[in-house]
Amino acid sequence: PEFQSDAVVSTAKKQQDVLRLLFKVTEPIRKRYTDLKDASVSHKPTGVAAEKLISEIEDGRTLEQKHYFSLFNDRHREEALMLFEVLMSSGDWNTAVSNAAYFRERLNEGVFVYAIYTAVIHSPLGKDLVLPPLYEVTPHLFANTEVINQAYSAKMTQTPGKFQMSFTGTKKNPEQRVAYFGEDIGLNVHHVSWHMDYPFWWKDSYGYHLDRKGELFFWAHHQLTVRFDAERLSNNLDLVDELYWDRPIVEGFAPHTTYKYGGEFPARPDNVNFEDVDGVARIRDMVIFETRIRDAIAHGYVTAADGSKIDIRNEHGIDILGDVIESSVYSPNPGYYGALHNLAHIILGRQGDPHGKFNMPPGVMEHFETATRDPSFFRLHKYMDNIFKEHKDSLPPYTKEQVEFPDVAVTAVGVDGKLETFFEDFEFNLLMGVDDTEEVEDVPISAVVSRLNHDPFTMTADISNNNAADVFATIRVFLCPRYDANGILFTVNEGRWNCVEIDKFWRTLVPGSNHITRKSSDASTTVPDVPSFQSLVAQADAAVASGEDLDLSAYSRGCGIPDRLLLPKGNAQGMEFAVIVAVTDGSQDAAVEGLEKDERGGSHAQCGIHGETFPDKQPLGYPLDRRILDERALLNFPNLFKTIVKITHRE
Ligand code: CUO
Repeated sequence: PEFQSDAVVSTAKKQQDVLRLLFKVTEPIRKRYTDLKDASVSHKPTGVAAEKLISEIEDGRTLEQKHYFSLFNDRHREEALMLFEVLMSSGDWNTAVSNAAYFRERLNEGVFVYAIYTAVIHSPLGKDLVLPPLYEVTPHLFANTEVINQAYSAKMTQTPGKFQMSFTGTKKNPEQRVAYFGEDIGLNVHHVSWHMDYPFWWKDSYGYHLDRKGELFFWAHHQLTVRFDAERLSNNLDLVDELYWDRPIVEGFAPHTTYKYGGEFPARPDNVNFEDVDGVARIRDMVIFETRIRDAIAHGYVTAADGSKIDIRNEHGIDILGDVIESSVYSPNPGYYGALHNLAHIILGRQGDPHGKFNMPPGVMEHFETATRDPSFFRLHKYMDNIFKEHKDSLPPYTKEQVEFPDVAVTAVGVDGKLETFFEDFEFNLLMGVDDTEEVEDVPISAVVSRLNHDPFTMTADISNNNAADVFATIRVFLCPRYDANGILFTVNEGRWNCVEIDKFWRTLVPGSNHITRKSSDASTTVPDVPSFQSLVAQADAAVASGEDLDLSAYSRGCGIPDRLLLPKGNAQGMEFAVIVAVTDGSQDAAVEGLEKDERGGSHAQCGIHGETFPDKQPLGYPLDRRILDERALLNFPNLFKTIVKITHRE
């Protein structure tokens, strides 16, 4: 869309507005901010989208306030997208803010928060703004019930408190050993943010095309899966098995999490058999969709809705397959291939009350904020991942020409510093978990969680360029578990599918030798912690008051694995991993200019760059995404290098 110039509104003011709009969304905005009060009371939004939404409100058709919101509920989503469209079509910043204030008073809080987040991400008006950590805006979706209850008591008794949050379950449940990963609040923010960056409902008419969305769906979730497996191996657990429609869901789950409005998230005992979910899907249909997708892979083409055949046995096939499996609006034939993934999330979220007999709210699997807590999330995504693998394995292995980089050789790869992990405490604010008691003063209340982290380190590579001139290089770094849970060495062809993508970046190589260094904090798969809500408010308020610039762009991406989780945990003895570095010809495979100096938000490897072409033309996972029949095929290339490192966990 075309936007009027809004140069008059500073980034600091915009940041302040966004924070005010998102502060305590369950209380009336008119109570607090005079300008927003005026907007919410006397401003009447105009335009097609706004008028439609106003008439829905006036007719009493919109979701009530103080009710849970689910993106997978068609009607809930429809409302959130109406507000998203209002915000996207607000011609300038002040109109957008007034419209938001108006609708905040009249729509469901979950609808509102979702629309604000996605609009700030996707509207050109939101450029360089930082969205506050969702675990502070909607703490109920991140903190467990025990901690939230303690926070309520603290507020009622006006006693400040810090409450230690534990992982769900007990030691009797082996899955608890990896709960620190699935329940990591930063990982959950990455996951929900990825789905906000690449929504399944996205239409290009909103302004632009989401480049390689389907392939990124595969890759971002493949990486979640292999990272989970690396954590499992670090804790003496087998790789996660996939989900089978005709077998019990092996792991149960008790979420210990409560909706702010709508009761507890339902639990599911071990070994439940799948049941059809009334009004959503039958298991039979899921099996049919799966069979049609596997047939498409076997035949090498997908059949579009108009009957035409789309060839998928090529490097772009994965993108189409991702759209088909998710499925997104980009799917060429949702009527035939269904929405295998999205329906599976709903089905798994409803197994506690599949026929709606008990009026239970949806389970954690139905929300991207909470899904990875449930072990069935990783089973589901292993199942999807194996379908994607079936496709990748149908492609021929890369040829010499597709991998080599003439006259460039990696001669050494190393690490400055030790690869050491540890657990640390992290505190986050629970103020907005308890904000609906109007008369009671706020007191400081927070949760303390244990999180995995690692010491900073620097990776080094020595690369010789035997060309007469400079060459531009793409450098890809993977970390691959070496042994399965029984101590058996993975073959190259098994192991390459389990590789964790650590980094991808670009460098100019001068003729002769080049010593490359790259800090762990610069990795393009990860993002740093976003400052707390209160700290963002303090910075924005100070900048507005002083008229100074505010540059928080280092935190403008919510999508990205938390930098703390760059390395898997490893173990106390030191766990061996293979590091594979692939240096390829950036003049051929870089898709965006200027990447050496500016990586545009710093998490492009799994999150892309907002509104732009994906920066790497190679398939995601290249050169390890296709079959490698012989280890020599990998190691005979001078531009590829493998070394062994150990990751040690400090108790
Ligand atoms: Cu991210 Cu299943 O796609 O949760």
